Amino acid sequence: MTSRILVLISGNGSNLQAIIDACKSPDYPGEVVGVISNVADVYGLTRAANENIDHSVLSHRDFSSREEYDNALIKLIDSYQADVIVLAGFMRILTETFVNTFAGKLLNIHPSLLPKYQGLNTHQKAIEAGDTTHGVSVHFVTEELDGGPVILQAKVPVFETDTVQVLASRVHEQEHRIYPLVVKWFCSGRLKMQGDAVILDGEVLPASGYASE
Ligand code: NHR
Ligand code: GAR
Repeated sequence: MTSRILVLISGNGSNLQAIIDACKSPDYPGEVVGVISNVADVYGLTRAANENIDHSVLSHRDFSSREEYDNALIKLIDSYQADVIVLAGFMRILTETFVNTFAGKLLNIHPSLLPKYQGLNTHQKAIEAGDTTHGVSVHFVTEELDGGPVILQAKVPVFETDTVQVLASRVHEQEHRIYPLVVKWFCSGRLKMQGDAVILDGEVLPASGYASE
């Protein structure tokens, strides 16, 4: 059985593309059945169109509260009958109602080695702190912003000459490797959230996810 993947984006969609490309492999256990953006005219929607994937815009600007927006988003997502909802550069904080509706089926990729640097501008924060290692985390989404249990991280070096752009592109390369892998684990039924723990192949993972050092 092929799992139905729904992807939420707000922008460029390079992680969306990495997942779409991974799904082209005949043994991949999922397919992207829809893409929803909260921002119109972003390149990620063009990527979906180019791949003949159903896509739509649901703008938060058309709603007067987060609750109303999230209720509309829940309805729209329900119409896809998705097995997993993948946040790929989705920039809206989700309400408790939304998170509870899809508990255990919501994945996010966050550009830092969580629990370091929750929130925005993570590359800037790593450079300013003088970190020599930075990276990216894939985690289950819970109500606590960027606080859900970590599934997998990838690390990159930070060099003294790095700008935010250079560091971000180094992190992106790793994002495009680890996100399709984690989605594959989920789609094949190997990965679960149980309470605040991550279970992979029946084993509880440590707090920094799989293959932590
Ligand atoms: N929602 C919940 N409940 N829990 C999480 O862990 C979430 C989430 C929604 C999005 C992604 C996250 C990230 O990886 C994410 C994780 C947006 C903001 C933010 O401040 C923070 C974290 C993340 C995404 N958003 C502003 C807001 O008011 C808008 C910013 C903008 O539009 O540029 O929603 O970093
Ligand atoms: C990625 O670097 C992702 O980690 C980050 O946004 C970028 C989206 O790139 N996510 C967040 O900052 C979530 N708040 P993409 O649109 O090319 O996949």
